[in-house]
Amino acid sequence: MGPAGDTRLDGFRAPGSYGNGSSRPGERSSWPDRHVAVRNDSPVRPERGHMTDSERTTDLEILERMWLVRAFEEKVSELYAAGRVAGLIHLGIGQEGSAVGTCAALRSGDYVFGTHRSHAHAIAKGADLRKLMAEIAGRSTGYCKGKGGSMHISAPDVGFITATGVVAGNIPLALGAALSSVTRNEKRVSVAFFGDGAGQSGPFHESLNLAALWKLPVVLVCENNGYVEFSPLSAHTVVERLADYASVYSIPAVTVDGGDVLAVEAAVRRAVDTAREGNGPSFVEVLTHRLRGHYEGDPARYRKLSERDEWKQKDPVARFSRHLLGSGVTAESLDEVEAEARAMVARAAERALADPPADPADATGDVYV
Ligand SMILES: Cc1ncc(C[n+]2csc(CCOP(=O)(O)OP(=O)(O)O)c2C)c(N)n1
Ligand SMILES: [Mg+2]
Repeated sequence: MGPAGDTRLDGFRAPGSYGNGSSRPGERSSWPDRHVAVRNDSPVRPERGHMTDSERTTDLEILERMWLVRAFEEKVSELYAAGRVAGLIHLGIGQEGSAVGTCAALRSGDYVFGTHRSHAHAIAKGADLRKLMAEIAGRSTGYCKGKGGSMHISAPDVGFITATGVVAGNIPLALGAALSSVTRNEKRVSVAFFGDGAGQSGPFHESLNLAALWKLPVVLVCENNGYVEFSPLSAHTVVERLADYASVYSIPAVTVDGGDVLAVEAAVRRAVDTAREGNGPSFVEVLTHRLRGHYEGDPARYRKLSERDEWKQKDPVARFSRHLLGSGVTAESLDEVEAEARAMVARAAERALADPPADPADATGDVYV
């Protein structure tokens, strides 16, 4: 089914025939829920003309969201290079399949907790592009009034509770949200994204232990891009597959190809269903790759060029586009999706940058002691 030449761990499924036998449109029943919640200035526009065929529509929505993430991050990179955005910026270009695939399996009321590399997670969950860009650019109209910046995004209106610069620090927070869902009987699922670097930390293991013990409705999504800052995972641990840790705690785990957005979505959907039904946590390890350095400005000399070229072939946005072309979507439709996404991002950035900067007098505002 997939485009020729792709190597994948878990190929694209034929439309309407996911692994568990249920149909795609039925599986995506949560999307209308998301649409309602994120309608204003959101990446999802149900009023679009081509959104009548639910099969095709949802695929194009996924593609659109991937393009929004890609275009947004490319814009951030451009603004950073031009000196219009300050601070430490970590881009996830190349990792869109993980964020978009995961959030496509969630409901608007579900919770997401991100990392230092979380623009994609916030956009995939439905964050407002202008407020997000304003936050990254230190504007007072940003999600955190411009005081958080790229690493501390919070868009609670769409369930993106927080990102954090503390590696693995978000995992216990996701457990806390999951526990609150249980005590209030709300059936919300909590997702914690984290990288392979988090697997060597205490909070990671403590969280897996507690999530399993208390059967919390949490989905642990490990974005294994093979690097921890400037060194390969092999310099940090002998454990190659982070999913192996889950078995110690009797947590069901799967490893998926992050270049295949539908494979990620299917794996996370199973995990979300398990959590929502009260059957506890799951672990989804997504094999992925960042096409940029660790941070913007990182020359990334620690990586082999051949490695980068290999992963470029697996670029999740290009791969999904090829998949859609192969299943009958026209090249014009694909171009239109990309162009619209880029136009939305350009508009959002223009407005955000015209907004007033964060007010230094408000530096200690919103701080609770
Ligand atoms: C507790 C903690 N220790 C160290 C750091 C420094 N640090 C920032 S990013 C990073 C690497 C994280 O690697 P990984 O979890 O694989 O995520 P990736 O950057 O690959 O997305 C480290 C060690 C930190 N932010 N927090
Ligand atoms: Mg990593």
